[in-house]
Amino acid sequence: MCDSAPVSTDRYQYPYPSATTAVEHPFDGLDFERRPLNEMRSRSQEFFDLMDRRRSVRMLSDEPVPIELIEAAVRTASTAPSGAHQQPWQFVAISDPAIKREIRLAAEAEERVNYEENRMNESWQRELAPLGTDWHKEFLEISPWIVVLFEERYGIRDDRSKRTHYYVKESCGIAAGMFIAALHNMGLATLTHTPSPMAFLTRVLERGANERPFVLFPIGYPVDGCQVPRLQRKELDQILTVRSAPQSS
Ligand code: IYR
Repeated sequence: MCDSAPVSTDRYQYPYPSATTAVEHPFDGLDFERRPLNEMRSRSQEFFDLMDRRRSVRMLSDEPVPIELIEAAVRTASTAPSGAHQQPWQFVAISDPAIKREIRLAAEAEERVNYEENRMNESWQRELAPLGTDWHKEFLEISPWIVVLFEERYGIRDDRSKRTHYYVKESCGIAAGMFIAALHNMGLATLTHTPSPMAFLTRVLERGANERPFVLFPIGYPVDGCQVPRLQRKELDQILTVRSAPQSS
């Protein structure tokens, strides 16, 4: 609710929506909760502390995960903002062992070329060394779920004509981030995995020509004794530039 917020539209010469838009398209009052500053501080800290503990996990156990949790994460991902609100994404959730095996074998075949036949050049492989990755992708078979996020390069209308989609990669990138956050928040682990090239996923998962694999997520619980590389996140001053008005003395 906006009731208690000290807001004003006075400064807007062109309030949104415009009168013409408002007669042609439905709008609703924003559902927004104004919070006291102290509460905003504590929530921001709590959310950071939660997200700062997220790690990419490459040793997932075979412990089952109920589909309802995967559904909840996909629902959350699909709240992401998207170009023209087209939601240009499709999620495919796989627990069928035969399909997981097919994906593992196809991914490993590609990754073997990347690592063993130097499709990834030396400097790329040097950058990856601290992560300790190689072409083996056992987690694709062992984890209870694989979710593949496909980008919808274009939509298909009821009359079969193509509908152009805008900012597809940006939209899917944001949805992927929110999916990862949702999984982490509910206590599941995942890995942002992009077996490269990924075209085999279109074939294996029998997807249409308007879809392209964007990213793949093995999902589950970490194995007992799971290890992750010791990584350091950049400090705020390395990633944030603030441009406030100069202070007068
Ligand atoms: N796709 C490969 C290689 C790889 C590339 C990057 I950039 C990473 O951050 C991690 C791995 C693989 O999955 O092993």
